Amino acid sequence: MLLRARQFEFMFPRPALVMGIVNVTPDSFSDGGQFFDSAKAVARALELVEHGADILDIGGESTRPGAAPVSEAEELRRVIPVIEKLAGLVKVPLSVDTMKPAVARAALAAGASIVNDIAANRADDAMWRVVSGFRAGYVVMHMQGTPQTMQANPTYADVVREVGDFFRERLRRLTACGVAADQVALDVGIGFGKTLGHNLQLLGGLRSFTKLQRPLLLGVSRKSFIGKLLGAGVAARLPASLACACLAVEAGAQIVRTHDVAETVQAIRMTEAVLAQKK
Ligand code: 9MG
Repeated sequence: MLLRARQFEFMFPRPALVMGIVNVTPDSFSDGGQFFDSAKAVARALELVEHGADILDIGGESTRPGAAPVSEAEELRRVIPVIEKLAGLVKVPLSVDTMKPAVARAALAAGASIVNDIAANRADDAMWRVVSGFRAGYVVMHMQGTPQTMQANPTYADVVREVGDFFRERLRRLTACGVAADQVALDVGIGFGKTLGHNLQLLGGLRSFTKLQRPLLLGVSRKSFIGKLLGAGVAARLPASLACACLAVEAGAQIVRTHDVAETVQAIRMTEAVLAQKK
């Protein structure tokens, strides 16, 4: 299975890729806006590469439940200088975490290779035309609702089946817009319009999505469902985040999105070493 993202190609099976999170937001839920300043964001990104990040995911709009939307101009002001700078400094692919086609276009023009689209549940195809034009990689993430509404009353008859149906339908629409299947990775969107029960069902059912023959990306890092289950505050959620990452790799996930790159790389390499011995 191949994932293409402009000049980058990843052939699976291979060791899982770790995607390091670079938040360029003043209200980031887990770094408290520490990396809002673009020089600090670049420094943080370089540190994540040193820690073993295979991809950097750069975002300028908080996606936590209830977060206020930011304007296109503000998002561009936050992320483009960081991407421009990193494009000249690192060899790993840069992903832009955005819901806005104009931000995706500017980020790709500035040197990004992947669009991480948490709003792949969109109705219009403007984002997909941009991805197609640049032959970029594209993360289709499932979300019920929007970051403002998604946690109000998430409802599914069968969350695993419905997310699978969503992926199949998106793959058809993306192909119709000129985005080839091998540009696409799939993400169940843990925490995006899901109760604790839905998140656990999706984690438990992750293996079922491997039949779609696309790389699976998982983001669980420090998320609130961990706090709901275990009562852990944001700063104390690393062990549970690592447990989910390892289980996801065992279930066939190929990309793990995380704030804690060094720890995640170590946990995943250990998991893979044991899996390699399975008869
Ligand atoms: C931006 N963002 C926050 N959480 C995420 C997740 O779980 N997956 C992806 N693809 N992006 C996310």
